[in-house]
Amino acid sequence: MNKFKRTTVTAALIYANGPIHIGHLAGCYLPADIYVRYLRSSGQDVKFISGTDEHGVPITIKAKKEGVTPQEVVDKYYKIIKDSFEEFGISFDIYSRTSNKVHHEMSQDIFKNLYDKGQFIEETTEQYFDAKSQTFLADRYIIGTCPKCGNESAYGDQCERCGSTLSPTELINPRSALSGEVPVMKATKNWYLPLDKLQPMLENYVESHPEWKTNVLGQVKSWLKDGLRPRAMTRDLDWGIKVPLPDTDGKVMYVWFDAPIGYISMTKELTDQWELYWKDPETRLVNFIGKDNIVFHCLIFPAMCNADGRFIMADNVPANEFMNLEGDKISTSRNWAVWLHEYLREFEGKQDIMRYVLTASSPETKDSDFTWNDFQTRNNSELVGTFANFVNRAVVLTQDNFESKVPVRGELTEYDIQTLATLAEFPAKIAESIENYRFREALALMLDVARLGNKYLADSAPWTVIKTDRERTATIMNIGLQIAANLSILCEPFMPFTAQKLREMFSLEGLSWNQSGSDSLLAEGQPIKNLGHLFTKIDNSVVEAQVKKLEDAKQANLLAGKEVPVIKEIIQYDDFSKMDIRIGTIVQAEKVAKSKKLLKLTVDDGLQQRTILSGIAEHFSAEEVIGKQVTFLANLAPRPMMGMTSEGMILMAEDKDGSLAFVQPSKNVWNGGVVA
Ligand code: B3M
Ligand code: ZN
Repeated sequence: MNKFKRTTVTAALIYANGPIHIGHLAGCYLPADIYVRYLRSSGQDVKFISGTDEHGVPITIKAKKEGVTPQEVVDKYYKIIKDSFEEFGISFDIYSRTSNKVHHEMSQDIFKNLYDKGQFIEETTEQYFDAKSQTFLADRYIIGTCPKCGNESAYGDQCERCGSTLSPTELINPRSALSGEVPVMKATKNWYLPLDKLQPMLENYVESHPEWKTNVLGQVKSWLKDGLRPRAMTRDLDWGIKVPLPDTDGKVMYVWFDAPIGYISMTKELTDQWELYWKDPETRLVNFIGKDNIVFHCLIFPAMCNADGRFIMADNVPANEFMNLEGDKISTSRNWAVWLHEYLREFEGKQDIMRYVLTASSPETKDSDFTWNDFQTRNNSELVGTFANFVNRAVVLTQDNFESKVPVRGELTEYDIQTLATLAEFPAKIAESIENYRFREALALMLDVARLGNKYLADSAPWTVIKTDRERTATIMNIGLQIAANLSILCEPFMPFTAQKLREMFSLEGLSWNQSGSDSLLAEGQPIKNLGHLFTKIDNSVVEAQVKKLEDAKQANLLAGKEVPVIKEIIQYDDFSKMDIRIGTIVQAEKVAKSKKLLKLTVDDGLQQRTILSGIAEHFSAEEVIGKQVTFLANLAPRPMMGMTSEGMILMAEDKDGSLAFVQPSKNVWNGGVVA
């Protein structure tokens, strides 16, 4: 860290096409925030940059879906996203947007510079064109049959049924999502960044960073091994930043060209000194991202910066893997997510619990899982049982015995000295973990400080000693309080709201990381405020409600996604006329012993009473079906079942949610009435 004078920290520019969930937070914003808060606290020069990515097909697709303009989409979600981050205490120095003028100008400036330096290759290729809408079609806008699984609504880039990655020309019967028309091939010119030529430079770059996380290096090296190919940096779309060249028919930049430039343009918006943060080799650039953005940050953006020649390349790209939710992949379209704006409403003032839990189970090296059960356990045992409990004991004992003033420290015992020495080691250990992007480990160490305090109080038992030795008790409480005061510094990167409360309790403002570990943060006689428990228990009912909410969403989704089954093979009238379908009345019903599914029904068919065994016991009780008129197949060959014989079959209709309904005539008809 020392070879650098300052640090530029960026967190991915998320698409402004929807609200954000805990997966986003755990993926890159929380680790970035912890890192930045730690750097600031230790007095380092750092700028924390992020904002929304407002271009590209993800935005136009959302606009089409909501029936609004792309501008309306990004205006709406920019605000929602920005507010959620702010309320969660993500401490950006600027949270801006790629639709800003500064950003358009800077992207065009970089594009033009690359063009003038001859860094692009121009190539004309045939692309799908929608003649009716008069536009070239982005891959996502071409729909057709998947060559792998036969799904008739696969996209030009991917089949969502079988998960295959596709290219538009592979689709069978392609059609335009805009007009439904069959697209035609039409020639178009685009500007490509020759990544193949830049490969040797990129290989050197990657090799000079053996310290990168293994999940990051793994992906990057596999791309390099496959060999990089030129990549088009322009698109035939009408939403995006215009390509600053004459005669381009309104082409725009590829969204992955302009988006990372957003980091630079937003820094420029933030400060006149922006060039220091992007051009000085003594600046350390760290890009926090999720694993789906690795190649863009580790290969394409560095290639752009290098080809342009003016900007530094990242020193590290600490990408996280994904966080799942209750064992299932988080999904916006399936509403399988914990949305931040909802959490903030339902768990008011409890941001630090979520920050803590997400960090403790952060997907640092592999995918991880968030469960509400874990959320409750960690809160109740770690935050309440360990952290809050320790601070509360220290404060309450001081309040009760020393008039809420830091007691005078007398002579120290061996054990006191040893405890304070252990305390003094923590800041450097936590710092080392954070500097190496091991945030889970750093958090666990921070909690160990509270454990140290708890153990110290338990071992020293001031509540007993006070009865005989007030002076010794004063010393114990002084040390306990010093440990608690240290937490106000050490927990700040992880739990900034709690840190603020601790600072208020101990009237400590403006302490820096470098002061932590000290045994005398608090002066003797200094007043202490009891602001109540820092954390409180979360009841079962609270987490059960959250799990139910997810299950409801899953159910609703299942229904929404349920499709009417396809019609069976065609039959002839003769096939149909062989079936003798009739109306009868259920006159008796009972459950079949040892069968979950079967009801034994006695049906009056006008001629006789016949027995029909029907698999409806999970849907209806015997009592409720007695007296119902039913439609049944009268000439089905008798079938032996459970030691009885079933003489026919009751017709039932299945509803979308799997529930069953009797098929009945619209008025009561005589038993034996024929259905034809
Ligand atoms: N907007 C992808 C995403 O939202 C993309 C990131 C850009 S970072 C420069 O996940
Ligand atoms: Zn498929």
